[in-house]
Amino acid sequence: MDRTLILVKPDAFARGLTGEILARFERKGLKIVALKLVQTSRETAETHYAEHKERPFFGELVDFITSAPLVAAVLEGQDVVKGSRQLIGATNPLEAATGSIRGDFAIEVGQNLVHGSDSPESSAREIGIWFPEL
Ligand code: DAT
Ligand code: MG
Repeated sequence: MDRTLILVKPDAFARGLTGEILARFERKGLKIVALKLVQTSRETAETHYAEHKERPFFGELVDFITSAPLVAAVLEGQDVVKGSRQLIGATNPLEAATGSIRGDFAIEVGQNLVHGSDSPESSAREIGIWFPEL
């Protein structure tokens, strides 16, 4: 079965949206196989977002993701990477479809509530960062 790495980012956790967000994945038929509350280190954040390290927003992204606790989860299901990205919606919440998590609850790209791996290769790499025991 396929797996993906989901982060309920600090903005979503602080807003009390964790249950709402996890419920959407569960209702889709995806199974939570690992779940934890994390205060993220800069090292973990920089490794997780390594593909963006040359982008102008990288510093702000790392500051944001390490600013407060987040909830990390591994979801399992058929085509879970694609299915969960669809539920999350486009990176810019203003372009995310209504009915998606970002479309329904977010406005700013820098506070877009949820991370989901973008490919099976990314999901394997990211699960290794957040859940090395799996
Ligand atoms: P996604 O989270 O949809 O996979 P991404 O991998 O392109 O998007 O970017 C990672 C995160 O970086 C994204 O969730 C929010 C932030 N980000 C992306 N583009 C940005 C921009 N133009 N300005 C500020 N933050 C941005
Ligand atoms: Mg991404």
